[in-house]
Amino acid sequence: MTDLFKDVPVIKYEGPRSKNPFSFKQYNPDELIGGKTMKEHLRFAMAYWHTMTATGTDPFGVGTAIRPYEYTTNPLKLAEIRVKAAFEFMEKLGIEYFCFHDCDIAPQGANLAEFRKNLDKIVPMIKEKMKETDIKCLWGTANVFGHPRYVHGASTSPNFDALAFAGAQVKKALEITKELGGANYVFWGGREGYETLLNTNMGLELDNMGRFLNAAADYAEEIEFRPTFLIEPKPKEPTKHQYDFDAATAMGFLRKYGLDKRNFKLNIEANHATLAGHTFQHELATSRINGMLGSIDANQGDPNLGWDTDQFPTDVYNTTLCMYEVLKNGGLHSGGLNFDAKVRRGSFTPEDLFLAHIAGMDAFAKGLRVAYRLLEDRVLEDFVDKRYASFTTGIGAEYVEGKIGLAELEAYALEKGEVTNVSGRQELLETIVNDYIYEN
Ligand code: XUL
Ligand code: CO
Repeated sequence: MTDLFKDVPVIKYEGPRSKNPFSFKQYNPDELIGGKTMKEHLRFAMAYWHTMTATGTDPFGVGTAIRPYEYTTNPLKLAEIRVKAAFEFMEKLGIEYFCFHDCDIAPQGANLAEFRKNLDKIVPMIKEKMKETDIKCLWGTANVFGHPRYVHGASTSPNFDALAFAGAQVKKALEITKELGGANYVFWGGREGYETLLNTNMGLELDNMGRFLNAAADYAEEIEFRPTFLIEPKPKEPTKHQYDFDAATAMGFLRKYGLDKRNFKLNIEANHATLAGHTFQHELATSRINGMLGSIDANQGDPNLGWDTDQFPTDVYNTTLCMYEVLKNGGLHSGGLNFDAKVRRGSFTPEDLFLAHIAGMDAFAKGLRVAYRLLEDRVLEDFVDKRYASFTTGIGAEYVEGKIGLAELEAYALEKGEVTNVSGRQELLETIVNDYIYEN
């Protein structure tokens, strides 16, 4: 292992009483929970863009991040150093997966041809490190939103040339992700949306996006790359109306263009859910009940700020309800928990990168423990089953079987007289969830 983060040791589990900030208090990777180790349940991934390339800029100021190992301004050399730093970082934390955009790992150069050459230099280095460390690629993607050519979108641009460049980038990113053994390939609809209908042909844009994603699936088949494709819904930012608004909207789109039959699922991000006016759990549950929960971008927003703050997930209530959905989904399968999260601008030292990941990993480990016990004891499950018991016998059961129409409902209601409801007990259930959090 290199020693670029020389002040940080390998992070170990020391248990809840440890006062050592460079230790896990909850995340005990090899501990068995329901026959699976914690690391198998959680499948943590490092986001290359936030952790390796972000500098801490914001609209009001320049970068603040101090990364003493970045001693050169030569972009290709910098990319090489970042590969070493990334793998040392993941090894020290015991993170077994990473996610990347094409432009996170290699400089874009002056044009697309240079970008490819740079990628071809860096990808073998990453591959070598993967072999050395057994760290795997959770997913790859192409950044087709940052460059000025994508100002009006990529696959939904009104300018065919921009669409063609996006196609070239996605083709190469699919090849690289295959080369690195990526289990999934992500499409976050960067600038796929619009600002005003005064200048937008929404029908054509959506059809073009459907054609584009089908072309990507065609090409993956051609090169015998069979990842799970993941659409990452987000309602706004950067455009006012993002086409993949939320899970329900994205699923409607996938079905319309036949992509649901081509192994497309959803990558649910916590902060995107809250921007859409939903809870994180709502988006996870919506995906799960439709068989579409593929992977998770693990972060959190700030309820006082209405934008995508991408904070590290530390809210145990939300990590618990997230892991509750994941367990009910039978796990994440080829997906994982990717920390699409950045340290605050004021947390600018290399140590902060570790402390932030420790915070997120511990919060999810705790969430897993609590969710597992909630499910094992069937506290919520039994309550919910009882609440819907009227659909398991008699006319209710016949209704579920599709045997009852309005005439039968009318005859039943006329005979019944009036409806007797029972309490939903929301406050009691919230107390029970809290009790499980306190107890663990
Ligand atoms: C942006 C976002 C992206 C995607 C990958 O809000 O979440 O980083 O996860 O393009
Ligand atoms: Co994301």
